[in-house]
Amino acid sequence: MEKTFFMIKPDAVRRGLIGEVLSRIEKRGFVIERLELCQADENLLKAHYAALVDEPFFPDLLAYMTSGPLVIGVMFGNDVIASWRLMMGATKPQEALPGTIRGDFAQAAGANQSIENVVHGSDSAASAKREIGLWFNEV
Ligand code: DAT
Ligand code: MG
Repeated sequence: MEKTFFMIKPDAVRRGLIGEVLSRIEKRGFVIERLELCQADENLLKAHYAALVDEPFFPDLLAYMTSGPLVIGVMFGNDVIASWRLMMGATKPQEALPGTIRGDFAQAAGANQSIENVVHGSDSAASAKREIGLWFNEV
């Protein structure tokens, strides 16, 4: 069955939203296979966000993602990659629909800041495989 990699980002952990996010995953019927609270380091984030390292907001993204503990996990289910992206909502919280996690729990970032948008999910099967390997040292 299809698998995806997800994160509950530091803003969400700080705000006590771990249970809320996990609850939505469980109620949707996806099965959590790996789950861990960790502190991300800079090298891992540079590998994870390799496509974004040259973006002007990357230093702010690094600061955000290392600002506290985050939850990493792997879940599986039918069409979980695309379904979880829909549950997350649009990258920019101001564009995320109500009912999505970002649309319900995040706001637009201020100027010069990374977008703080609560959750991550792999965007393709190739990304899922790469990200699971990166964060959980497995293939
Ligand atoms: P997503 O997390 O929806 O897959 P992405 O992969 O394009 O979005 O970007 C990864 C993260 O980087 C995103 O969740 C928040 C941050 N980010 C993306 N675009 C940004 C921008 N224009 N300004 C600030 N932060 C941004
Ligand atoms: Mg992405």
